[in-house]
Amino acid sequence: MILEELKRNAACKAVEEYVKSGMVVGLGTGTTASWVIRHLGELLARGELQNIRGISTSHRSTSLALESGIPLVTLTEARPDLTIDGADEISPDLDLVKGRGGALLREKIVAAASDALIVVADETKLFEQLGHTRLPVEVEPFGWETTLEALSSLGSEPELRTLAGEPVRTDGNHYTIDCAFGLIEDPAALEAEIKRIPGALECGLFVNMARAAVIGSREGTRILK
Ligand code: ABF
Repeated sequence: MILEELKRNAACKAVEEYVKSGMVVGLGTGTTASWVIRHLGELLARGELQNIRGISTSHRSTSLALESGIPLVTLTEARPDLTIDGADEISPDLDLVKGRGGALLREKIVAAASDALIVVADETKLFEQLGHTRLPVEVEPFGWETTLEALSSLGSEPELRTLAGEPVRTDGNHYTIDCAFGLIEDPAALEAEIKRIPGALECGLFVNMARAAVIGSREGTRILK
């Protein structure tokens, strides 16, 4: 089974298990979250779900939601009953590393405003301990060099995210610094330390936020709580 099928299975299962007619749904970003958006659109078109409104976490997800026929609202108008989003790493406690997709600040704002966050992923995202991939930190472009130095002094090897030699901008016009910390012993403590750095707007550690993870695996799709 190819990875994309596992992601799709997880996304479809999460929608069918958790989304009910009338809900406001936070729409994540990334390839797995894209399957969530497509499947929501399909169920709406078939009349199996009604009166769903989405709150998007990125321009990419906004375009896909509109193409899929999902009406969108903003956080000014409503709060999500739940958010379904992908992740880069998931620990046994359901702590997460997110942000490789470049939308972590908006993802965290929408997830924090939701009654529940449901994670969708294929089985390659499960780890005994977080820290296998670089931890993304969304930063203010002004003075980013000093923010990078501060991240380095926390014990990481930080790297500004670039494309063709230029800093990559998030939808909010910020930069991202990807930090190699190695394995993370205490995600909550590290998150707090990073957030004390002026210029660090948000980090990709989502601690104690996910209510469940729907995991697509070769043996079938399962729900971790
Ligand atoms: C978003 O997309 C991010 O927080 C995470 O970095 C990424 C996961 O993407 P994919 O589902 O494409 O692996 O959810």
